[in-house]
Amino acid sequence: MATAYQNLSAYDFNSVPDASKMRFGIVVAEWNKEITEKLLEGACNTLERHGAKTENIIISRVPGSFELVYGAKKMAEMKDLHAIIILGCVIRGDTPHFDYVCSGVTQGVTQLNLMYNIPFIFGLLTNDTMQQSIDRAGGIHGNKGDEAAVTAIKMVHTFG
Ligand code: DLZ
Repeated sequence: MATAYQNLSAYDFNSVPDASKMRFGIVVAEWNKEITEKLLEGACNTLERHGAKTENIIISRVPGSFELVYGAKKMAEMKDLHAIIILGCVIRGDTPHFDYVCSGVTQGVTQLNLMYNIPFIFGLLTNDTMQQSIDRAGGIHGNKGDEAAVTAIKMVHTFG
């Protein structure tokens, strides 16, 4: 939804259910930390804006986006959570590495959604340039972390 027509942080506040009884996990990649910490800030602020308690938001950091799937899996096994959000930022370089990391995370998160009985939310930026990531981490196109948090709340409310 990171198009010219859609701001990632724009949503109808009243359409988002109360999250005061929900417990969330967030796994965040340290690679491109200046971006991912902004995604994390956006996600936490949005969850709390809808009532989630700080102590019910469990945060775990992993080195890079490729490790997000394993981190989310361990979190699902170790913690009693209603939803897990993965946050990362992959930026295209000169080699095919970008494609392998993006594909690995996408397929991994899809598998987690099929394996476990809680939703795993895809908060991964996959951009060609750093500027595109800045624009989607609290910049002109909003914050992917906000979008992921709203999605998590709605999924828990609907299927929880
Ligand atoms: C190695 C690598 C590269 C080149 N680029 C990124 C990136 O843009 N974003 C990201 O989150 N991680 C990157 N990584 C690290 C990999 O995700 C992973 O941590 C390493 O390959 C070790 O498994």
